[in-house]
Amino acid sequence: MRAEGIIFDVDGTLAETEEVHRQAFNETFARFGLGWNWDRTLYRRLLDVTGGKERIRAFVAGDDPPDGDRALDMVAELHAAKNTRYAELVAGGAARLRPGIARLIEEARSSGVRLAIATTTSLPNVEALLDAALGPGAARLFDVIGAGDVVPAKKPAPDIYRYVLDELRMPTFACVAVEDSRNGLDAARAAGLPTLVTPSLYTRHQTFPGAMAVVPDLETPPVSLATLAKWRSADSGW
Ligand code: XBP
Ligand code: MG
Repeated sequence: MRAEGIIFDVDGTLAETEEVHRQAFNETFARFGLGWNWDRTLYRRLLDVTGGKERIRAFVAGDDPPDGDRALDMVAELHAAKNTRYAELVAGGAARLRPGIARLIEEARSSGVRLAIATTTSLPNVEALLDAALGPGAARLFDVIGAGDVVPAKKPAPDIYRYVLDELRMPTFACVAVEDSRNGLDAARAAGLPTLVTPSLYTRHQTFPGAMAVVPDLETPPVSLATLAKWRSADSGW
């Protein structure tokens, strides 16, 4: 059966954005006089916690870095500054769409399949990426964008997917999710969605039990609406 709606994650799925977030975090830490540097190894571990504010709090709680209490007092300010810098970097071309994303979006649009986004990242980050990668105002291509703090519990909780399904007014069985991470997969599955996983730079080491399919990207092999329909009907979980 053809999917009538495709719900995309953003970070790692639409584009390899996490290195841009990491750069923006580190530049912001320096600007605020924190002697912190999140290298790739550390960031891979920190990504287990979704959400930028939540990630800063988890770092302070788990790693006890210098100036932790000062950082906690200004976490909202730090996060806003990080996102401003992230948007500047993305506007400058720091993140391109992953292979096959633009093609699948185009096929869905021309076939009347509805598009939505379910992400942990903040709405301005989503808009900055869509504007830069798909053209100004590209957020309009998506019927629903569920982002950031619109739900209190972030992935792996299913809340953001439930929110998007409610807003779409579509039944779960009519939709598929596209994700890059275990947290995202668990969130989508807990909401009842068949889920395609395209692992990204920071999630390649993870396992994806219960995924409808796992492929390196949407061009390997080329993923079309027909491919999604074939995987959905072969997916024993649904
Ligand atoms: C992505 C995230 C986000 C970004 C930063 O997870 O966890 O937190 O790293 O975004 P997913 P903010 O792809 O599963 O949605 O700093 O705006 O929170
Ligand atoms: Mg992701």
